[in-house]
Amino acid sequence: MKLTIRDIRVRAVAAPMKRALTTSTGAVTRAVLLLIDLQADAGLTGRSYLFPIGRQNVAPIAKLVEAMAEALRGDAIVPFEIEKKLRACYTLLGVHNIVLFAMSGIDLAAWDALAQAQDLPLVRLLGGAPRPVLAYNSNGLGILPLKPLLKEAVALVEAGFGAVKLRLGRPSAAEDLAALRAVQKAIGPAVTLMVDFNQGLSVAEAIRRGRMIDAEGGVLWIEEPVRADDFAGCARVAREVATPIQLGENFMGPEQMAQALAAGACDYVMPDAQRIGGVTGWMRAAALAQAAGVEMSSHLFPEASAHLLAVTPTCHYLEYVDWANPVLAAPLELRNGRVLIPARPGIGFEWDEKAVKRYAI
Ligand code: SMN
Ligand code: MG
Repeated sequence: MKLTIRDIRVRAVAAPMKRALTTSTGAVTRAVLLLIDLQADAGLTGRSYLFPIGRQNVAPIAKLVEAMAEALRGDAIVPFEIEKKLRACYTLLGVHNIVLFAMSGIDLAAWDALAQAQDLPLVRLLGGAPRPVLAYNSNGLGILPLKPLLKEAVALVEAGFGAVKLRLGRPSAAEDLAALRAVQKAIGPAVTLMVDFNQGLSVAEAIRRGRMIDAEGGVLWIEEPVRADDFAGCARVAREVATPIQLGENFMGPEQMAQALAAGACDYVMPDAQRIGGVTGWMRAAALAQAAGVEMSSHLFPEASAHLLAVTPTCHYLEYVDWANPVLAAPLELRNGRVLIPARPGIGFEWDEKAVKRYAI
């Protein structure tokens, strides 16, 4: 069946979050999402959402999606060709940051439409099969005082997860150490712990705090210790610190992930569907990770990432957040700390239109 793009519509919502997320470099207190509906033939709609991180970024990203929609109206839904066309349109401006976000959102919605047209879950269209995907609970555990932090840690594990992620990067190393020790004690040795500095440290301070974490032991990875695009600096950290270094949520396309791997900047990778180039970019990134022998996790977008990780040869952990749940008709189901890929066609989500109205911005 030849499917074409009739139109691409965007709407923004700001939904409440059960747990706000404070990182060392910024806070997320509302789930601001840009919902994308790619209207194809025969009443079929491909869906995706983007995460603009703050209301102030909604309008420019929405405008980019709309400008791209203008260029794509009437085109066939062939993600490879859509990407080629959009790259050609934006080469001189730069296929980076929000240009790439808009392209990724369109790519995800296009793949969703294709899978629906075949009546297959996305994972099947990609050559895999639905299976439970190992996840960590990433809702919360921000830069909080110890008391509420420990309460959150216990609640996140009680939700059935075997892994959680603690944000670090407090003003002093001693405060980070106190938070790390307290959380490790609260969750116990059977629960896996990751830590995330959200780019907050200098290279020298990252080496110091990294060695401190090595000495404590029991941390699966140290995420984004320094500025995300400082691959040389991060490589110095990775050489000096034994705990594996995790990078990826800020890889702008698989090309940048290739540069990070070539620089030895990290031991693990965790691309973000909105920054890596949607499904198309993810599949290229998965091949890079396999070639490098590096474990690959996901950042945000758990609904699409579950399908993608199930066809990632070096699949590691899915980052589970429930932030889109308020506007989804059927949120992801979980079992024993794993995300279940829905048997529905496509990515498997529909909007709860009443909720979309309620949270519209
Ligand atoms: C994070 C950063 C920005 C927005 C949401 C979450 C965090 C993570 O770095 O890895 O979860
Ligand atoms: Mg992170």
